[in-house]
Amino acid sequence: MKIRIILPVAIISLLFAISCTKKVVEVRYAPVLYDLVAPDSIQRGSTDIYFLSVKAFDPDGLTDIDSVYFTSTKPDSTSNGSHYYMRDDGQPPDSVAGDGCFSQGIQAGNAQSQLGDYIFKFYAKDKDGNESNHPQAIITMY
Ligand SMILES: [Ca+2]
Repeated sequence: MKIRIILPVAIISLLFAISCTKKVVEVRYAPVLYDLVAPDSIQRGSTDIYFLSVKAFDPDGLTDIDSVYFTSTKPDSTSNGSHYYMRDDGQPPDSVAGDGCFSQGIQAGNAQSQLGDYIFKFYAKDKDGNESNHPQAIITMY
């Protein structure tokens, strides 16, 4: 008789233990980049500053976005691998802080820079390291 009671109690406690040890997995979603704005071409040796901007969205809120940056690849397909960070702090060239529109300025290289198409590829990462889509712009140096 005693065992009949103990067994269901044991099963219930076991189930309870299992449900209590279940890990709570917090799902966070990757950011999305859109509305990329970049010049079509830049003049080699020019001292003008050209502006790049991209909008970022994150389902977990803009505060979950850790960084937005781009890399560039030269016409000969080489890249220095540098990450050029974009800003959303209202400091030039960014016009409004915290609006999700990230900006950065670039300058044409010196007179020895390669002519041709440069590929600028954009990235965003959230605080969990989730990576966005990678829109890209082709900017021709002439
Ligand atoms: Ca902004």
